[in-house]
Amino acid sequence: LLSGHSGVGKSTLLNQLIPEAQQATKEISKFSAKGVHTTTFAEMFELEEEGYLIDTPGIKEFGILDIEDQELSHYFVEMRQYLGQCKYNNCRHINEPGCMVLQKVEEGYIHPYRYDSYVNILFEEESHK
Ligand SMILES: Nc1nc2c(ncn2[C@@H]2O[C@H](COP(=O)(O)OP(=O)(O)OP(=O)(O)O)[C@@H](O)[C@H]2O)c(=O)[nH]1
Ligand SMILES: [Mg+2]
Ligand SMILES: [Zn+2]
Repeated sequence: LLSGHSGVGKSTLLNQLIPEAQQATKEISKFSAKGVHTTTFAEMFELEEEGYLIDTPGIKEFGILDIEDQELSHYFVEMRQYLGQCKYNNCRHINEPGCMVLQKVEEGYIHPYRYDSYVNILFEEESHK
């Protein structure tokens, strides 16, 4: 089963192995430098010798996981210990007053790269809704 981000070349690889498959492939977007979601459904093809290959639609970052906004921070182990300590119990740790996560980023207990990843994933998730 071929799985991975859109545009990495899953269908191209499959076409090399099974030319009859003739799966559509498309160049990645010049604008976003990401794939454009060419394959839209999973499809299985038979290999000449033995076995099968399944081409699947590319995942868009965390697109295959269904993570609620409130859940996301729990996947960042270094944030966990501060999660109950924000002023608001539904804090998203973006710009809320009294946010303990933001405070710990400022104090250097949470790495800014990790915090950036958190923010990116949060907004990436939201753009799907
Ligand atoms: N340079 C280079 N380009 C590749 C390679 N494999 C695929 N490509 C190109 O990358 C682009 C995307 O390939 P696809 O096969 O459509 O990608 P995909 O993973 O099937 O994408 P989705 O169907 O959107 O999930 C096409 O323009 C391909 O020609 C490779 O090994 N090297
Ligand atoms: Mg494809
Ligand atoms: Zn917070």
